[in-house]
Amino acid sequence: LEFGEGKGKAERIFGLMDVFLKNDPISLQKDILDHVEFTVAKSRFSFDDFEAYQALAHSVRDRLIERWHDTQIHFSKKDPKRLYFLSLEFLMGRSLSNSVINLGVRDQFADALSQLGFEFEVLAEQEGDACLGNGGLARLSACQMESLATLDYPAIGYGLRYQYGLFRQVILDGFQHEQPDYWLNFGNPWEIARIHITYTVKFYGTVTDEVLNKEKYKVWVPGEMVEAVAYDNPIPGYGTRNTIVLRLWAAKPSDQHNMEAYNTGDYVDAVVNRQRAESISSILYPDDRSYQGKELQLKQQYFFVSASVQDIIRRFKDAHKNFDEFPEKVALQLNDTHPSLTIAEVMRVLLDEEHLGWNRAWDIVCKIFSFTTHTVSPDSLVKIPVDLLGSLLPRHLQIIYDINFNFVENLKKMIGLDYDRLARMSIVEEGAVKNIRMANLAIICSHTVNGVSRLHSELLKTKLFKDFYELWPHKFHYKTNGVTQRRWIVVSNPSLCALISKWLGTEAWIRDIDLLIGLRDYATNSELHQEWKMVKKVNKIRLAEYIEAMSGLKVSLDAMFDVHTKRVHEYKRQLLNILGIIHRYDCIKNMNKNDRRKVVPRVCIIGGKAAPGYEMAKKIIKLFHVVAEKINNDNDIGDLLKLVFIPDYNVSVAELVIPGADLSQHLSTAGHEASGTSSMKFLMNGCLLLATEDGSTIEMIEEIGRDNIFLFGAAVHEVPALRKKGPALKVPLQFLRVVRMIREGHFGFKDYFKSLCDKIEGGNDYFLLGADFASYIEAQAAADKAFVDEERWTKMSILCAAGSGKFSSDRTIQEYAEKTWGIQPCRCAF
Ligand code: F58
Repeated sequence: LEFGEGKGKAERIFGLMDVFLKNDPISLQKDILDHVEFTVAKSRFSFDDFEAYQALAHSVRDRLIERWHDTQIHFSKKDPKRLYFLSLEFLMGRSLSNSVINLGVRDQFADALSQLGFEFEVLAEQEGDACLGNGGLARLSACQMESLATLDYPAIGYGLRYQYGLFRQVILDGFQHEQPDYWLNFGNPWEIARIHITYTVKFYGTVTDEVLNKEKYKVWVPGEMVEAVAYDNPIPGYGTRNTIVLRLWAAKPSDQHNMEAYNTGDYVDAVVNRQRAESISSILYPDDRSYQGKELQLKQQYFFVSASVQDIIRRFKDAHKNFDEFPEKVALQLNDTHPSLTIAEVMRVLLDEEHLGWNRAWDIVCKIFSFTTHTVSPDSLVKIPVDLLGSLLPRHLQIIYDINFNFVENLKKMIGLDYDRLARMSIVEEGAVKNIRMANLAIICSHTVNGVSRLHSELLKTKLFKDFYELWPHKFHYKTNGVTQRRWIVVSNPSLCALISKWLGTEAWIRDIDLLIGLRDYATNSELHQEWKMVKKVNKIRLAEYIEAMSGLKVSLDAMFDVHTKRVHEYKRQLLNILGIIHRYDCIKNMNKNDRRKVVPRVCIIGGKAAPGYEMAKKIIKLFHVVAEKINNDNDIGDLLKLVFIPDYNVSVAELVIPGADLSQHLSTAGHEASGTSSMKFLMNGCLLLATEDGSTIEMIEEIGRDNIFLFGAAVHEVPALRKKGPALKVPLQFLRVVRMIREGHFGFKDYFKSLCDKIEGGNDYFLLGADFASYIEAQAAADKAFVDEERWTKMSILCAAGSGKFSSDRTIQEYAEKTWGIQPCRCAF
C-alpha cells in the first residue's frame, strides 16, 4: 500500500489491527457475536435465527469489503481497460451461500455456527431473494457478473436499485395475484450505501446556444434534477481474491430541485414534491417482452444511464487527461436496448461538457460500445415516441437526430436511394406516432452486435437486422449464453458437487468446467451409477418435502419428477405441456388394469409467473390448476399422475427444484427462444431434457449427442410453411380431443377457457401446438421408456452433466473479453 504523506498514519493503523480478518472458528464466532450485539443490536445471549442470519451476513460482508478494497487498489494501480456492464435488470437471488463458497470460508463459518448452536443451512433459509429482474436476461446478467469476478476481469456492473423487485406471485383459487415485493423491509446486508457517491441527473427543460471562446455550444437548462446515490453490491470471485462490484443507483431528491418553491413559502408542498423523485427507482417493470413506453420507464433508463456515465467519466478523468485514451480504458456493454441512451449521453458529455467537437466525440463513441440483444421478436424492440423523448431529454433527441442524419446521408452513398430500406434502417420511425428505434441506434453506434446463440445470431442476420447485417457483416457475432456452475451446482447441489469432485479427483472443475468431460469415462461405471442415483434421490426428497410443506401434496419418490419452470408465455408453450398431461390422464382412464401397471408414474411440476397484464398467460396458469384439481383428487389415478404448481418461482426456489428434476421441459416453438438458460442449469445437474430445436438446445445436442435428449417438434425452417397452412393444417385427433375436453367444461370454467381454446384451433394456432402435438407425445413416450431402464437413464444423466461444460458463463465471458471487449484479467495477488 502506498500512503505517501500519510505513511506515519498507515504504520499506526497496521500496528493497531490484523491486516486481514481471520477465519478460524473462534475469530468467526467473535465476529458473529459482535454483529449480534452492535449491528443487529440484540443481546449476545438472546437472538433468534433471523438475527443470527443478519449477524452472519454482516460478518461475511466484512470479508467481502476487505477483498473488494484490495481489488480496487489493485485495479487503480494497474489502470487496466475496464468493462462497464450496463443492465436494467439483475436477478441476484440470495447472496449468503454463494459468498461464503466463493470466499472459501463455507466450512469455517458452518463450524463456527454449529459451536454457537446454529445450523448454517437453517440460517441461509432466512435470506430473501433479490429479484431485481424479470427472467432469463436478468439472471444471465447475474451469472455473468460472477464469472467476471472469478476470471479476474476488471469490470463494474451498473443497474437500478429498485425498492420493489419483481412482484410476488400468490395463487388464490388457481388464479395468479400479484403482491408487491418490498424486499428492503428487513434491511439488506449485501449492499453498502455510498452516500458520498452521488450525481445529479437532469430532466426536461430547454436547450440554448452559447458561445465560449468563439465556439458555439449547446447548453441544456434542465427543468428537474434528481440525485443518484450509489449502492454497492460486492461480487466475489471463486478461487481468487478478486471481488468486483455491482453498483445500483437509487433516486433521491436533489437539493437543487425547485429552489423557487421554498422562497414562495410553499414549504410543505415543496418537500412532498421532492419526495416524488424517489419514485424513479421505486419499481421494476414486470414484463420481460414488451416496452410500455411509459414516461417513468424512460426516466428510469436515463437516470441509470446518466449516473453511470458520470461515474465512468469521473473514474477515467481521475487517471487520464486526454479523451483520445478513452477507448483504451473503457468498454461499455449494453445489455439489450434498455441502456442504449448511454450512446447519446456519452456524445452529449463529450460535446457539451468536454467540448471535443462532433468528429472526435463520434470517433470515440464508435470504439467503445458493444450491444447484445436477447430477443428474436420484432415486437420486443424498444421504441420511444419522439414527443416523449423530446420533452424529457431535449438535448438527447437533437443528438440522436444528428447521428441519424449523418448515418442516413452515408447510407445513401452506399446503397443509393432505396427509400424502403432507408426508412427501415433509420433510427427515426415515421408514422402517425414518430418513434426512436433504440435497437437501430445501438447497432449503428456499436462496434459489435452480439446474439446469444448461433441460431439466434442467424435469425438476427437473416430477419430482425438483415439490412444492417448486409451493410456491416463484420459487426455481427454471437456468444452462446452460459450459467455459472458455482451457483447452479456448488451452491444448489452440494451432493452432486462432492460426487463430481470425488470421481474427477479434483475440485478444479469449479473454475475450469471443461474438466467435467472426464465424467464420460465413468458413464457406465456401476459404482458411480449407484452414487449418482443416490444424489438424485437426496435432491428428490428435498423437493418432495418442499412440495408437501407448500401444498400438502405427498408425492412418490419413485415417480419421474418432470419439471417445466420458466416465465409463462404462449411461445414457451406451457399449454402444450398441460394438453399433454390431459392426454396422459385420458389414456390412463381408458386403460385396463394390466396396462396401468406399465404406466410410468409422474409428478408434473410447473412453475412461473405471468406478466400482470398478460391475460392468456394467466389463463394458462388457471388451466393448470383446474386440471390439477381434477387429477389429484381422482382416486382412480393415485400416484400414476400428480400435478404440482410451484408458486412464486424465483432463483432460490430454482436452486431447490433443478437438482431434484429427472426430466425438464423446454417447449418453445422453434425459432422463438433466443438461447434458453434454464436448460443449461438442468443439464449441469444431470437432468434429461425434453425439448424443441431452439437456440441453446441445438448446441447442446452437439455436446451431448442426439441420443441423450428427447427432441421433438418442427424445426425452425419448417415453421413458416406450417403457419401458412392455417386452418388446412392437419392436427392429430388426440389434440382435438383434449381441446374439446377443455371446451366442454370437463375441468370447469368452460366460458373462461373459450378464448384459450379458440387461440389454438381453426387456423389460429400461431405457436403450433397442434402441429407439434403428435411429436411431443412421442417424445414423452420415449422418455417414459428410458426412465424404466434405470441403467440407461443414469448413463444418459451422467453424459448430460459431462457434456454441459460449454454452457458455463465462464466460457461466454472469456469469449466476450477476448473478442468483443478487449479486456485482460487483472488478478489481485495476496
Ligand atoms: C431472454 N430475453 C431470452 N428478455 O428470451 C432467452 O432465450 C435468453 O436465455 C435470455 O434472454 C438471456 O439471453 C429476455 O429475457 C427480452 O428478450 C426482452 C424483451 C423486451 C425488450 C428487451 C429484452
